[in-house]
Amino acid sequence: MEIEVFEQIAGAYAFQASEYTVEKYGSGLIHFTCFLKHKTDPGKNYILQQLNTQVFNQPEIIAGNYSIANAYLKKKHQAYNFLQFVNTYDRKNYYTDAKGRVWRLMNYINNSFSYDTVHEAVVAHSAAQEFAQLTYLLSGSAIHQYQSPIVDFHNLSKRYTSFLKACSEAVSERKQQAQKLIDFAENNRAIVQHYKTISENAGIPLRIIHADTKVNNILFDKTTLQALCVVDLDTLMPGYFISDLGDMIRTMLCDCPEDETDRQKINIRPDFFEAIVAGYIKGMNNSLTKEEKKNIFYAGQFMLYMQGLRFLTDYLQNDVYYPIKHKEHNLQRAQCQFWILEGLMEREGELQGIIDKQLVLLSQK
Ligand code: GN1
Ligand code: MG
Repeated sequence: MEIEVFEQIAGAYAFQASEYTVEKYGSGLIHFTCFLKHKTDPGKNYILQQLNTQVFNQPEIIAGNYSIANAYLKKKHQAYNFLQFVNTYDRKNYYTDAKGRVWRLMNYINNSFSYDTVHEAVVAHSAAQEFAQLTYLLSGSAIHQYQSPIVDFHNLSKRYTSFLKACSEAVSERKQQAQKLIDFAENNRAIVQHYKTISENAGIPLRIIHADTKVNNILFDKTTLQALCVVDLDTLMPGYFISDLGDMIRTMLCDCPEDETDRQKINIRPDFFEAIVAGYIKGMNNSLTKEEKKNIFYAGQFMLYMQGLRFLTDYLQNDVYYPIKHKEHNLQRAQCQFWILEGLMEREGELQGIIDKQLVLLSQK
């Protein structure tokens, strides 16, 4: 980051730029995030993030949702550790610099870390419980006051329409490269049809969801290994439980990265599936409806399919959304999501058995 920009930001937040070193932080795809390390006092460390305003073009919606949730939690659940933004000197929760770029500052939680891949089922349980708890605690908050910062973000019907459009407009070389995955997406469009029934099902309520429940969006304590808090609340919005539960299944069912290229390394882990489902049910404190319970397995299918479709669509559109490391990157990411999806569906009987077992345990409580 240019020093003049950093000095402007420091001025807005009333700290001394010269007291900090700046390092790039984390593995998020959309925003630019850095760690501001104070040269002498770890209590003054910060996380600074530049909001991607191509993707989030109304930062005031994020700020508004955040304030509603924060006010509600402060009133009803004082003990809940809700991530705080630092206010600018003139009391705004983000700063717009001279070039119109938007920045947010958060206190760095010392002794914390996040996982990109999970190697112990107990961690998956704890992450799932933590994300579910956010939705559960916000269930009394006035949902109609929240707005979607990205319209139709998890609307699979719309995503499928965009995918078909991208197919018809793609350059022939890319379309050829992607043909196998395009066929896979089309052959599995029952997943899109089922989404339609979910969105029309009165038994599946809109809830306040996090909508980006990758495991690296939870901070853990380095010493106790306990989950500390949920981060990356930009997509907090009304949505269905399948988004949050599904993204956890997507990112924790296997121990491979999101862009794994070796199919042999895609191992479905039923014990992790069980931990995610059990943690989610526990965090929701017995509030899932009968219809939601019937769609627990579908949640994983939904998110794996949608994420694969999003990467594939971006490949067909010449990589306009996700940053890539090489030309085939989005294709590889899409392939990886579809491999995991296939693995999940091959084991549906066994995994549904795990869900049923957890639901029986819940009914005995
Ligand atoms: C993006 O920025 P990041 O990495 O937290 C994306 C998510 C995807 C994810 C895939 C606003 O999240 O929806 O699931 O990449 N966020 C947005 O890794 O598109
Ligand atoms: Mg994110």
